[in-house]
Amino acid sequence: MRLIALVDMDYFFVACEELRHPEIRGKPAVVGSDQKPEGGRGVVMTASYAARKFGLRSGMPLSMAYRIKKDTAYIPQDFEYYEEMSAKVMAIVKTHADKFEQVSIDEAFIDISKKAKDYDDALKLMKQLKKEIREKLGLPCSIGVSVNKLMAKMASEGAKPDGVKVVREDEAKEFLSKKPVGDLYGVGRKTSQMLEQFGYRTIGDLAKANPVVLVERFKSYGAELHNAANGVDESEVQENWEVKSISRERTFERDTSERNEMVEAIGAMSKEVGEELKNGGFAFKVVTIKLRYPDFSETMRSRSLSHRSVDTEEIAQVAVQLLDKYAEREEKLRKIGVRVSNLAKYKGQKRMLEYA
Ligand code: DCP
Ligand code: CA
Ligand code: CA
Repeated sequence: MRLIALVDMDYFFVACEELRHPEIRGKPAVVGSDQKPEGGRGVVMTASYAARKFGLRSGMPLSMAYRIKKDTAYIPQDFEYYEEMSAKVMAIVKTHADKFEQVSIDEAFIDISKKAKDYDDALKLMKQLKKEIREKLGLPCSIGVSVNKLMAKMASEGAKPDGVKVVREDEAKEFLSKKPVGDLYGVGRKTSQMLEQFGYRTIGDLAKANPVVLVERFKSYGAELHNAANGVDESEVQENWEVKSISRERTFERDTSERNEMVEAIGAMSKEVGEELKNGGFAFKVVTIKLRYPDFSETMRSRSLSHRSVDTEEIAQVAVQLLDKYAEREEKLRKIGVRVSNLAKYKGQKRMLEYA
């Protein structure tokens, strides 16, 4: 039998900020993508649980959050700091895993089939892991344990905040059945609206549906949905987690046609991308810029280097060349982005060479 856990940090960005601003602990606080909550164009990246009580949520415009609850600590994002904390969390999580797969900045699946004898043992071990993260870093997390990745994720949602929840294989269908379809892992807002239009309101409705009908309605995704609704997921914890690209985007304070401002934004973003690239031990081959215009239309332009590069200076150089070649002169931009892709790990290779 497989035993899989999902570790997800609670209100991660704000929890990180609480560490260095103890005065906001337990109070309404949000981390925003922008300095100014009022009038600005930023969004809420995450909200503390105290702020969520007032309806403040990830993705909400900061200006709206500010209208709802002015008396909130509004903190501009510091992505580098969160990545630093994330790396510390993941280093601890890894030591408790047979197999480890990070899936986002604050979330990782671990396979603990060998480390844990059974569900009770898994519960004990995951409580220890949780305690270790709390004691060493001062951060809260929630952990779900079950028979596969899908169910571990669903269990972790049930564990929030600050808990560990085990869902045994024979409890899986029951655990899912009453939840709305939108709560099913991987089902976004659009899919959930479509599902509801077809009359599938709960995950249980979907589990009982005729799979043939689901495939007619949703193509190959229908089969996946049916499996997921029944708690079935064969996918393995993917140990060699591969980042396929690293990117950053900036929305300008005011739409701009100033080349200087664009170049400056490219420089800052390229630096961040370069850092992340180095931390991950990656070399890159393709540099892409994304230009978003005031009417929200977008263009992306890429250049492929002749070799994989670890020279992070090259990111900004190529990005600026692309800008000069493709940006329409005088045309204003709302937003600009830089991405590197076609990545390969070079750290592992280097280590192998060193051992040889
Ligand atoms: N995040 C973001 N934009 C979003 C959602 C999330 O920038 N629309 C960032 C901020 C979050 C982090 O990613 O802190 C992790 O996202 P989660 O969805 O796991 O949410 P939280 O960790 O904030 O809260 P929870 O306790 O519900 O997991
Ligand atoms: Ca989280
Ligand atoms: Ca998460």
